Amino acid sequence: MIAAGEALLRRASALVDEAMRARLDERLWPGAPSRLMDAMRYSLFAGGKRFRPALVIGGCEAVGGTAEAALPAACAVEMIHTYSLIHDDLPAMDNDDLRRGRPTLHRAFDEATAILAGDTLLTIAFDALADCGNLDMVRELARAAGPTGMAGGQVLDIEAENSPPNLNGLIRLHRMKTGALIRVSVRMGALAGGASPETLTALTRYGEALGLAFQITDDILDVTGDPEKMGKAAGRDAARQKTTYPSLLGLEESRRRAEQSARDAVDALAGLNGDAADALRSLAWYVVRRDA
Ligand code: GRG
Repeated sequence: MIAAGEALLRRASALVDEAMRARLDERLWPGAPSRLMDAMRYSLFAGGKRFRPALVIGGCEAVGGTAEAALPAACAVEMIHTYSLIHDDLPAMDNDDLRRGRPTLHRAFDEATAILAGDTLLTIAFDALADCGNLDMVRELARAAGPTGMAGGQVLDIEAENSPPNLNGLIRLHRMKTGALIRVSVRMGALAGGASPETLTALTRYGEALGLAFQITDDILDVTGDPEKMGKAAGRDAARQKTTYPSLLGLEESRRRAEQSARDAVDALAGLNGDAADALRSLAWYVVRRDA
């Protein structure tokens, strides 16, 4: 059931890796300090799953567009995702030593370089997105990464350490912190592929349900996952006494909700036919069945 989703992830990885390597070629950035470029490459090419680029490319193909048309947006969203992980790992935030199976960027380089590499990835993400020539996509990505999206959600997450949220608060926090970037990935793909308003709405519902499935599964993996496979420590949420889906609902109910969200994502695509839509449906099951 998840084979087509995994195939999409592999194809998106190959495409986006090649495109991001080209975008970080130092000949394009004359005078840029090599240490900064090396730091960005260290985190970008550390073995991420390329889940968000797969959604951009899959979303575009599902509405009849090409992977090529989606590629600048796929690079942009992966750069923003990587910046968020670099900053999230910093001593001022989660203070983590391990990410994607390797020392975090501030451990491998230093804290100032990690902050600046994150800032620069955020900046050049919009340089990449400019190649789509679509201002709606620029605005959507800025909003998904900004105060009403990922950055705002991160603030709510930090505040939650002192005043633990109830379930509705947790859902709101995650909708912003991780859901917004997943949702906008699918939407940007659809926009790059010239989706009709109805199809855009269907894909948006898919992205929203998928974001929830992804986050619940992430919380479950923090309890049950194998650190070797995940490339990061497990049990970090419990050690920090963070409110999570398992801490509020228990593991069984969390698993049930993750599966239900994957089903909601699949159902949202009922009007879409073809291999590309099948790959998106398969990706929804991959999200809840993954072990890393
Ligand atoms: C610093 C502005 C700012 C935001 C940080 C998204 C985020 C906000 C922090 C990440 C912390 C975290 C582990 C969130 C859980 C969900 C998540 C984003 C997991 C990592 O994404 P994957 O599994 O990672 O797609 P890979 O390594 O495969 O790319």
